Amino acid sequence: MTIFQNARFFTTVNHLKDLPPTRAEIAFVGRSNAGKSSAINALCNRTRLAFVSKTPGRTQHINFFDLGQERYLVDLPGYGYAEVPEAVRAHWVELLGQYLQSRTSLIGLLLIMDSRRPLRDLDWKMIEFFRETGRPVHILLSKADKLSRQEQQKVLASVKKELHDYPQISIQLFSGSKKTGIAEVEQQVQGWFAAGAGAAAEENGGEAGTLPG
Ligand SMILES: Nc1nc2c(ncn2[C@@H]2O[C@H](COP(=O)(O)OP(=O)(O)OP(=O)(O)O)[C@@H](O)[C@H]2O)c(=O)[nH]1
Ligand SMILES: [Mg+2]
Repeated sequence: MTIFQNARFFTTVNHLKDLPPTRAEIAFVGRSNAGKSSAINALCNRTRLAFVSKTPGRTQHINFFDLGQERYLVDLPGYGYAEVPEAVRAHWVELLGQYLQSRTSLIGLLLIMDSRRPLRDLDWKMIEFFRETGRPVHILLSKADKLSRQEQQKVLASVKKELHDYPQISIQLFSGSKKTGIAEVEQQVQGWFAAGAGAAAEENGGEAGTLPG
């Protein structure tokens, strides 16, 4: 029995004032279409818990999934999707930025990047932005099924090398479609929940940066 086994949809939030009471939660972020919602479904062993779409921009609000034991998974809107009206994009960026910076119950971030195009400008912005919170980030190099085994190892090594100076970041390969890398994510997330990682992170004293959008 895994910690994701009994996940249920809990609530959708479009304004910070509607966020549920703080418990312990981990959030999925990344470029639009990177595979965040697919990763949630794969981890929870469900097909339509989180909405997946070929069209970028499918997840537009903050969606909470209840794992039981006062723990939540949070599916966040993707960044980097050019086709949204400016006013909508600005709203997402605001919502996302405030959530990431102020949510005390957020104990760790799962950053999803398409393994064929990792570490793009907005991913770096996210990494730098979130770094100020002092909380850990675990990167999933998603859609690994699209790469050969050799390419997978190459991209993993190169991303590790690029993030060498970020000790709070760990990295793995993942495929929601082939369900590979699930045990590794579980182990990571379980560790965060068990340790209450980041909960002890000191109040964010840094200057707020600008978020990707
Ligand atoms: N081959 C392959 N395709 C995947 C995988 N994960 C996601 N996809 C596809 O990528 C597309 C986007 O997946 P989503 O999970 O909706 O992506 P998202 O990051 O939630 O996107 P937004 O909600 O727009 O931010 C869909 O067509 C998925 O079927 C994977 O592991 N392998
Ligand atoms: Mg989504």
